[in-house]
Amino acid sequence: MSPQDLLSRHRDLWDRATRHPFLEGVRDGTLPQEAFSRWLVQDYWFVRGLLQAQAQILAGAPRRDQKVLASGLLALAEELDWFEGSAGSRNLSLDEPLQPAASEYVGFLRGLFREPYPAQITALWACERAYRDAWSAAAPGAPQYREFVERWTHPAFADYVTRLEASAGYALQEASSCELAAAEQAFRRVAEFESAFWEMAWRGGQR
Ligand code: HMH
Repeated sequence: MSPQDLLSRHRDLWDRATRHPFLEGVRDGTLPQEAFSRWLVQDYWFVRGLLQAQAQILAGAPRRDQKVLASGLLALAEELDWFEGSAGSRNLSLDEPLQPAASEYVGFLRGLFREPYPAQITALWACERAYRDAWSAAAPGAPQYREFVERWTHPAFADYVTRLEASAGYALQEASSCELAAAEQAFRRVAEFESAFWEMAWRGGQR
């Protein structure tokens, strides 16, 4: 089982994770400002959680994956600077409570260190690949949202996703059947969390 196999086996789930009216609204400019602001604040806290989870995963990662994971940590810390700047220029307070869709996703990521490594690296890859696919579908994006589309459609980000995919591919090749099952489950959960995140940003946090 390769990362590509996961994408083709779970095509419908992946479409729901990466296609959403939120993204169509980013593309054509009809997205309500309020939904975008909600996404921005929640995604800031999501990235803070992802950075912590990835740091824990790096601590136990095989030697061959140290550089890709460490470079990702630096990029995430820089992304947080950028989120802080974007929120500031939009007069948005980042001091908002986490919505369940975001806190449950972060809780899942922070629990990954207890999973076998193939599941950890598959989840990290799926998480970034989801953003690459989702924002690519919104390209080039309405002018007010273009900077965001560019971030996740940039070749440097695509390259990072490709490197994570190669790492996940190695780990899956070496995995036992039990580890493969854990990796597939982690992939599915990431896809489900991604679609719930768009839904939360689009409709509001209440469930
Ligand atoms: C919800 N998924 C979500 N936010 C992100 N910033 C990424 C993935 C990519 O880092």
